[in-house]
Amino acid sequence: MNSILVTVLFIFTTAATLLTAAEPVNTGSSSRSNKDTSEFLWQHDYGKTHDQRMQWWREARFGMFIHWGVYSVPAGVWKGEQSKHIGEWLMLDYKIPVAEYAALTGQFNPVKFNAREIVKLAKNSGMKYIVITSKHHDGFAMFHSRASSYNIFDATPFKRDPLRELARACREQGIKLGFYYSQAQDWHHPGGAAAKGGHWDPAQEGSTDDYLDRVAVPQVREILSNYGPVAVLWWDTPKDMTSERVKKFLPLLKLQPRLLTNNRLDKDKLTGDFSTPEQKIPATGLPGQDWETCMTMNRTWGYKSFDHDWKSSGMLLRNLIDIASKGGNYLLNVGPTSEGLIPGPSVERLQAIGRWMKVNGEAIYGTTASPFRDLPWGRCTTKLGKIIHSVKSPKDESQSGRARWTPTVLYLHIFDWPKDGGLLVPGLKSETHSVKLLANGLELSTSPRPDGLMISVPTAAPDQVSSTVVVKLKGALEVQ
Ligand code: JFZ
Repeated sequence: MNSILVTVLFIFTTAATLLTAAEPVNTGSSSRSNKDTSEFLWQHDYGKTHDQRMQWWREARFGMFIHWGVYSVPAGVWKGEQSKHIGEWLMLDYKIPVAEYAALTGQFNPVKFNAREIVKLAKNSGMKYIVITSKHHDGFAMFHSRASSYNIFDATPFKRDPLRELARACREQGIKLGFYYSQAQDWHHPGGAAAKGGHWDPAQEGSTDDYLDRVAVPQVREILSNYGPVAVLWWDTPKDMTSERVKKFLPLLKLQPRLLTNNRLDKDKLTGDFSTPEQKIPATGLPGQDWETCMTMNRTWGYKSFDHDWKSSGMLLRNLIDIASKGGNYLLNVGPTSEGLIPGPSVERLQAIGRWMKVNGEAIYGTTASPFRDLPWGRCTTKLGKIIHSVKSPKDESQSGRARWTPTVLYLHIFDWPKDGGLLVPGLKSETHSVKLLANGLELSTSPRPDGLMISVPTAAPDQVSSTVVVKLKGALEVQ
């Protein structure tokens, strides 16, 4: 009986993984869509390569979001009033006339911007990719755009292209680079969309499709052509992004064959490789989807001089573990100042996470979701066993090329260390090959119980935020 159960469970878990990998974001049945919808077109042009393109991203798990722009100059304050909303929405929130807001560019000269330092900070925190705002809703381009002179190179005293400097630093340090682009909302260029009540300045009036054809499409072509390999295109707020308008952008994605895009290009969020929960972690993940939670470290994406409501590094680290244990990615935000510096509290938190990742990174990178519904003491990430077809090694003739399975490994992330030294893994029935503390390799003794596997742990937790126990299984994963 047991062996059948073992095999069934193993096949089930493997099948589940393969299934989840296969299904692109938009699980809408394509039967509903006719050949002319953006969903059908996206599937047709990019669905087939989805899995292969997503490989690095699924293994990466952790990235840096950078919201940076001219809004870092007022830093959330307008005419002495402190905005209660996210800083990058200041122009809309205070209905600042186009010309008045554009005048801020004269004060934007981030001479302390150092792309190499920012990339090093991300890399040392354990992040594998960076996504920076190339243009946000205020219409200001953070790159040298020929399609609009409303950009950091032409319109400010800075006269440099931060995207070019970041692209070089990322290549040098092996970090993948992605660009956020606000394709629909643009509060500067005539015809650009504006949420929440729409335009407030006649200078904003114009044809949306003219704006798309003259500004958005050319700029997306620029960021996908002029900065080397681009790993991710992060669209946002797809206001009025009909299929017709989506089709203006889809062909551009071919400029970067390995490009990943999120699900915010079309108004129905039915295109793209991954979905984007914002400021929240789905309670049970999003099974069958690739998903990435984006989150602020305080209460704003763009820099606000007076927002000191920082989440603790412990909370941010447990979020990363929680998200990985549910099969998702974490895109954690920084909002540089108008000088180009990452705020101190953000640096401290990324360094703290980096110290943990240096010891425990293997329990995050390349892992998949937990097989346990609920663990009272923490979370679990998994590396499912896989077949490795061993070639006949010269020294041991006996091998004869038989396939071998790598052991399934469970990484137990213990937030609440058991004071009595007993850690119960509820329902785990598999035999174990070894059980160790990841931090120092200490072997831990175990005793199978009717309600699961009891692991004896030292009284002191190796880490105050999360301690990792590595459970290598003998056979297949069996959880009752
Ligand atoms: C958008 C932007 O408006 C914001 O400035 C920031 O860039 C953020 C990452 O994305 O904000 C959103 C977008 C979508 C939702 C909420 C906030 N949503 O779908 O709930």
